[in-house]
Amino acid sequence: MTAARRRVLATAGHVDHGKSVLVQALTGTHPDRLPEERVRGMSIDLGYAFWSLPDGTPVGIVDVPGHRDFIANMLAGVGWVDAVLLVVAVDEGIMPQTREHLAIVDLLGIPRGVVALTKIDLAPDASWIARRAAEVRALLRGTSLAQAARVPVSARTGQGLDALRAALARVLGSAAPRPDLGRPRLAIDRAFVVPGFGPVVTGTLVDGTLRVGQRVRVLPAGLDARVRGLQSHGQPVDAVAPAARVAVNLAGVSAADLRRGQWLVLPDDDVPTTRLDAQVRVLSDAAGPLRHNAEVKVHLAAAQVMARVRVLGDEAIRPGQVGFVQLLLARPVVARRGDRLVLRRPSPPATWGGGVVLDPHPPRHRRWSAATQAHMRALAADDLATVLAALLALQGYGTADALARRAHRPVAAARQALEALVATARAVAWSTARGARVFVAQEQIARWNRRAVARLEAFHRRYPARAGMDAQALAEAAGVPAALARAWVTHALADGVVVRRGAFLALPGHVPRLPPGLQRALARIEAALDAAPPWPSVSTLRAQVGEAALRALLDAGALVRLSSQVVVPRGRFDAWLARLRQAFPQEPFTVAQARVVLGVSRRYALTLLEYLDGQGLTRREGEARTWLVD
Ligand SMILES: Nc1nc2c(ncn2[C@@H]2O[C@H](COP(=O)(O)OP(=O)(O)OP(=O)(O)O)[C@@H](O)[C@H]2O)c(=O)[nH]1
Ligand SMILES: [Mg+2]
Repeated sequence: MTAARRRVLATAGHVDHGKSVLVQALTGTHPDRLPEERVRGMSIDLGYAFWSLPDGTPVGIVDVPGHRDFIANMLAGVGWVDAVLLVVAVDEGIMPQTREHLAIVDLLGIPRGVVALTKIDLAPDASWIARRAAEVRALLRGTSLAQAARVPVSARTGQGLDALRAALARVLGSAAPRPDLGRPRLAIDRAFVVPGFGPVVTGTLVDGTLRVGQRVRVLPAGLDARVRGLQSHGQPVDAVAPAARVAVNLAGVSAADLRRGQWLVLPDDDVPTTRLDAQVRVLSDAAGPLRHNAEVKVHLAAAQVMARVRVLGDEAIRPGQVGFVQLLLARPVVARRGDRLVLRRPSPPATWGGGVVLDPHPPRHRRWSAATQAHMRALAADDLATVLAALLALQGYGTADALARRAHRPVAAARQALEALVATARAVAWSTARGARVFVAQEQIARWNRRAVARLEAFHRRYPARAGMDAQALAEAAGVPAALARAWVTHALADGVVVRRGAFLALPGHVPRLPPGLQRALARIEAALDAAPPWPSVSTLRAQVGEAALRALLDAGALVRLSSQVVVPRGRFDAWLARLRQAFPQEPFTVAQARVVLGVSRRYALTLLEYLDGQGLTRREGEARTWLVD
């Protein structure tokens, strides 16, 4: 069964302005669930109802409380909704939580909505309603609801309800489908037990399709579970596509461990974080500037957590201004790039501002460095390639998959943007030994090269007689990950950072200095090997010049050891290699062909080629060998 498209709508507005009654008028369900809400006649927590557009599209409605004491509950419900129904009662008009809810809707980037000018049965005359409509229009200016229709209604008389339904249907119908990134996550806003079924969590599903039977994880608690059943719109379903209100029946976890603010995600998809980079805007009517080191309450989806604000590149962000911050959270949360957050002052409580997560796993930045500013600006850019370049610079290297995950964008789009970076030389792409394509930042390559050069300088100083370092050992010492070692060596050679000295890598200027004793030993060995074959074995040579000299000549790269019993002087080895490359520049060649070209016995030719295979210079396929990159 394909998952049907669904929509989510949230209410907003000042206490007692008629949100819940309007939801009831639209859907037949009064969203207040708690006995205390009935007694007090006000919403305290989130309420839920289902509605359908005329074309049958199911709409989940989240009804929020308007009282200022319950703003945290309101915030837990309005994340990721497709549209908002802002309710303003015409008898009272614009009130403090009208403004605050509107500011939150705007900070959360909820892109569309409808304004219900309600309780019109209480208005003395039509001009009163028109005046309220004008006030609201002025209030909405410059917000994400600036274009919202304002519909006069009365839940009491039913007047205007059809117009309200039509306006909501228009707005919800025009909402673009939510991206399915294959990474479903549900911001849990309620957890309870259904007798006979067990734990159930509800929330708004985003970023991917959730299916019955799927293995899932509850974060940040780190609990593994399985989706036993799914409901949306009050009906059991096999799968739900984003965005949708969903109830998930879980197996494998205890209800006591489940609560609002947790996330339901796929196993190994998210890592909780206590540090976030964000771009935030301080509300122009905020009580004061958001200062460096301020303690704030961060609302992220249904979660809330205390945090300390590090203002990057400034002492404070003043009311009406936008700035970059790093938030140090008191407890881990789950966040993905692009997630919206709201910052509130803990006491006296007030909404300070909010913004968007730019990087959920940043390093600690230096507050005043120009590099930090440039990095944050790049992270905040609209252009995906610029964002990926900034993330790649932090990470050093990564696959398209990993970088797409960090940027929280589709892999295909990320790959395309990364290839564009490669095409414009802002990144390079290497292949791992297993053939995976890895994107590498130029800065990272420079860092590896610098470390390799420093390491080789020290090595040459310490062992002047030796040719250089083993390639693997050098790559490791430079900090190159094993999977990229070979690619790095290839590029370091191509860029002239290092040169090959036989089996070793050396700095370009390095000439091994053989002490006189070793020079004499080498001359003897060369003479022995210059004579007609059969050439003396390693054992014979060892007997002639001694173990220590033989060892030192091998280390110096003056001799190349092809096998346990065969060594050749460097000069001859290099000449053989050059001759083979010249004779077979592209095409595969056999042992028989190689021995003809080199004029050596079959045994020698075979020993040489097996050595080349071992060094990764050639690869054997059947009887033939082909050159690998060098
Ligand atoms: N006269 C009149 N009264 C209304 C209308 N709509 C709601 N009311 C009354 O206004 C009061 C508050 O309505 P609710 O729907 O609970 O208000 P709310 O916005 O949900 O309030 P909170 O959830 O506490 O923020 C109730 O007594 C309703 O009966 C209307 O259109 N006309
Ligand atoms: Mg209510």
